[in-house]
Amino acid sequence: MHDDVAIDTDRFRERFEAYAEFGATDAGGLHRLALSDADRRARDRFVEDLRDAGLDVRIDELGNVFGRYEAGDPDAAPVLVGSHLDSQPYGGRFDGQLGVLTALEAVQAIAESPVEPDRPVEVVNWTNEEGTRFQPSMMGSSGYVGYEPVEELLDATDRDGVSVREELERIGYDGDAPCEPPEAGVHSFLELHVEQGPVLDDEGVPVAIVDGVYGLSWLRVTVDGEANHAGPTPMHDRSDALAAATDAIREVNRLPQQLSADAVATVGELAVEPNSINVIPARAEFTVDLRSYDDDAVDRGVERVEAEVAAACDRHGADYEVERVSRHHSLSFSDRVRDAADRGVAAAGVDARHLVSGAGHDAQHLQTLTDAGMLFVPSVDGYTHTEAEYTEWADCVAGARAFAHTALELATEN
Ligand code: HGY
Ligand code: MN
Ligand code: MN
Repeated sequence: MHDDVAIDTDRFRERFEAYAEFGATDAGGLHRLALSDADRRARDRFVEDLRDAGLDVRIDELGNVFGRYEAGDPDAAPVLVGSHLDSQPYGGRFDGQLGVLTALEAVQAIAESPVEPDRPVEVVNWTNEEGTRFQPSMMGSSGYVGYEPVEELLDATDRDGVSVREELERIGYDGDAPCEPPEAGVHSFLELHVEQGPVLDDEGVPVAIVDGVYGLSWLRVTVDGEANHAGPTPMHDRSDALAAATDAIREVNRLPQQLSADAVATVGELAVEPNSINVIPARAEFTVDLRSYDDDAVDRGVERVEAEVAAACDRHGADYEVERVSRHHSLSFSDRVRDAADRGVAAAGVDARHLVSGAGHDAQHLQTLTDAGMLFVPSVDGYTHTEAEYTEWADCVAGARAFAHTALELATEN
C-alpha cells in the first residue's frame, strides 16, 4: 500500500472551475452537447493540460482524447483512467467532468510522487458518453472496445442530420490514431463519477466502490395516423397518432413494477407532427429508456413495450415502428479492481461503502475488454442531469484521494 501520493487541491479546484465555464449555464449547470463548440473548448483546454502535465497526447478516429504517462515498462498494458466531458442539455457540471479532472489530477499526483508505477497510465476523455445529441450513448468507449463498428458510429446523425464524422472534422478532433486498444491491451480501467442517486448523501458517506451497472435499452417509437381537421372529424372517424402514443406511454409507465423490483422506464422525448392546435396529429415519435440490474427484465420490458405499442395502434388504426436504438447489458465490475479500490480507499483514509449504478457509464464497455471499476462521490439530494446537480467540494477531494491511491494500486500491482 502506498501513502505518498498527494492531490494538489488548488490545481484540482482551479481546473474544475475553469472547465465549468465551457458551456456554463446561468443556473450553474452545463450545456455542453457532444462535439459542440463548448465541447471543443473543453477538449482544447484538456489537451493543453495534458501537454502541460508532460503526457503524450493521442486523439483517435472517434475523437477520444488520451494523455499517456510513460511510466514503468513501456511495452506493458497501460492502466486507463477517465470519463467524459460532454453533458446533458442544461445538465450538471459534475457528471463526467469531475471524473475526467479527477483522473488527470490523480495521474499528475502519481507522477509527482516518489513511487514509480510498473506500467504506463493513460487519462482519457471518451467522446459522446451522454448520447443525447447522437445515439448510441457511451459512443467513444463503444468504438474503442469494438462493441459497435467505428464507421457506423461516425455516421450517426443528430436531429439536424449532422453526422459525428462532420462534427469531429469541424471541431478538429477527427484524430489519426485508430479507435482501439493498444497492442499490449489494457491492464485495467478506473472511472470516478458522481453517484447520480441519493444513497451516499443520505448516509453521509463520501465514497462508494461500484459493484456493477444496470442493463439499459433505448427504443425510438414512431406512430403514424392521419392528419385531419380537429372540428368536423367525428371521434369515431379518426386515426390520431398522439392518442395512440399516449395510450402506449401510459402502459410503459406502468410496466416497471411488472418486470423487477428495481426496473425503471422513462419516456424522455416526444415529438408531434404537424403539432398544430387544430389538426389531428398525423405522427407522434417518442423514446423509451428501460433499465434494471436484472438484464432479463430489460429484455422482457422491450417485448412488452412493443406489444403495448402494437395494441394501442390497433385501437387507433395507426401504423407504428419500434427502433431498438441501443442495448447495454447489466454487469458486475471485476473483483481485481474492486479489491484495489478497497485498498485505495483505506490508503486514502476515506470512509466508503459499495453500491450498484442505475446510470450507464463508459466503464461498462471497458469491463467487456479488461478489468474495470468505478468510484462514486455523493450527489446532493440525488439530483443529476439537471443544473441543480451538486457535490460538496470536500467529497470531490476525498474521492480524488481515493481514486489516486486506487489508480496507484493498479499501476503497481504485479
Ligand atoms: O444514460 C445514462 O445513464 C448516462 O448518463 N449516459
Ligand atoms: Mn456520466
Ligand atoms: Mn449522464
